[in-house]
Amino acid sequence: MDKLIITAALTGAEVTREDNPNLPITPAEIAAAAYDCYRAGASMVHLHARNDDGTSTQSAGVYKEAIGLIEAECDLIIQVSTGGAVGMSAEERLQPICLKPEMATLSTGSVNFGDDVFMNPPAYLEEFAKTMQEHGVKPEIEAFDVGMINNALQLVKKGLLAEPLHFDFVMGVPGGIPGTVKNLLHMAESIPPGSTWTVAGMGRTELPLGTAAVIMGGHVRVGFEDNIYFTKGVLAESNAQLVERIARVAEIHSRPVASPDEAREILKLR
Ligand code: KMH
Ligand code: ZN
Repeated sequence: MDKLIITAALTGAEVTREDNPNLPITPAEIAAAAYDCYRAGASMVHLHARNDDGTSTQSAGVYKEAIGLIEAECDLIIQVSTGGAVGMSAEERLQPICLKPEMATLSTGSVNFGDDVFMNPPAYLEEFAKTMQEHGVKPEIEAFDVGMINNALQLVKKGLLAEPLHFDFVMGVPGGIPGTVKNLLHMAESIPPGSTWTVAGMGRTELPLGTAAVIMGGHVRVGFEDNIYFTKGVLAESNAQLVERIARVAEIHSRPVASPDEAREILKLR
């Protein structure tokens, strides 16, 4: 088994300070949270950007500020979101790719997202994959349901995605695949040999799915984007608290945690 890659999804686009007052919002807060997660065992951060009033933005300038502050402190793998927030246009969502981060997310299908729809029609998939290819950015394929794995394989056939692929199984979104271990097993068995995968379990599924991934040889994403609670009814104090817990789970199962450079080797980033 490879060492465990822990990704910290620090902020997301939908969570608010009303949901959890510890949510990092400004570039300085995001960078401080990233560093704490790095110290707790994360090797990658999944970034979203916010305006000062807390609303979601895909502004390259705001991403650039956060990334600069993170890179000044540590060598975490930077993965920007191209999902942004529900309702954003493709052009808006793709803005941070011009910064040429090491990785970016690529959602390979549309999905109901609570009361909304997260739109990813076929033309978006091709445009996003092509833009990432042109900028030398490795996609993390966000699969909110099992059919989205096949959509990614179609992009491979079209020459728009290069193997080895890296997937993030986003599970437990209301509208997407439910976050059960049975479904995780099915997702993991549905990707091509040689691919890597991580799991992002929403809400209370974060810990059980993360624990299953530790045991199965996958990787784990945790953080406020996916889950604001530490235990039932108790808000998490920080993203780092969630990272620290899954690092402890890994230690209990004798699965060492990857450094950022070890994660780069596992993901074939260089
Ligand atoms: N905010 C969600 C609608 C991504 O980062 O690529 C989409 C999302 C996925 O967060
Ligand atoms: Zn995201």
